[in-house]
Amino acid sequence: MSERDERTFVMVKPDGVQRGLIGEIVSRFEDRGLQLVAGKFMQIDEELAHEHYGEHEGKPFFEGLVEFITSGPVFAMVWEGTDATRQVRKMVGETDPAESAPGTIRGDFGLDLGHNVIHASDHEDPGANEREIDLFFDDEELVDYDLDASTWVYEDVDE
Ligand code: D4T
Repeated sequence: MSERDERTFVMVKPDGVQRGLIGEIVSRFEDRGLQLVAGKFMQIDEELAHEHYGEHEGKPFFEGLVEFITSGPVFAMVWEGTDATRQVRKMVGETDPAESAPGTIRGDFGLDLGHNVIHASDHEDPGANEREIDLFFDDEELVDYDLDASTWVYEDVDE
């Protein structure tokens, strides 16, 4: 990983999986020039759901959120690139798809706050990306490699 790079956690939620959007979503990040570091198709259990959404515990939508995120498989990923966390959040859109601009993932594929298709680490919460990567992936699941396309995505590549 080069000095300038950052890793961020992204997850296609059960609604995105059931609607067949995994490929479309992965393509968007590939097309942007980001590098896939890890990917895992998995079922989230209650314990992991509570850990992942711990900050929302006690809020009125918390139980529904846990029920939804455990209702079917998700596709968890780690993506790497310059300013990756902030750039991915811009591509994801607002929390509420109804407020998300067309061209963003939620703005193109969602209409309902409770089914917002995708999760991505919050760039305004320092350390959220590393915390979430640690929660979902073991170190050996993160693959280190050089992506040839990076020499064309970036003006200067310092591997
Ligand atoms: P996630 O974490 O799922 O990527 O979404 P955001 O980072 O964009 O937004 P969040 O943590 O504030 O919300 C987590 C999750 O809860 C759902 N939600 C949220 C809901 O069902 N009702 C609500 O009122 C809020 C605020 C949607 C996303």
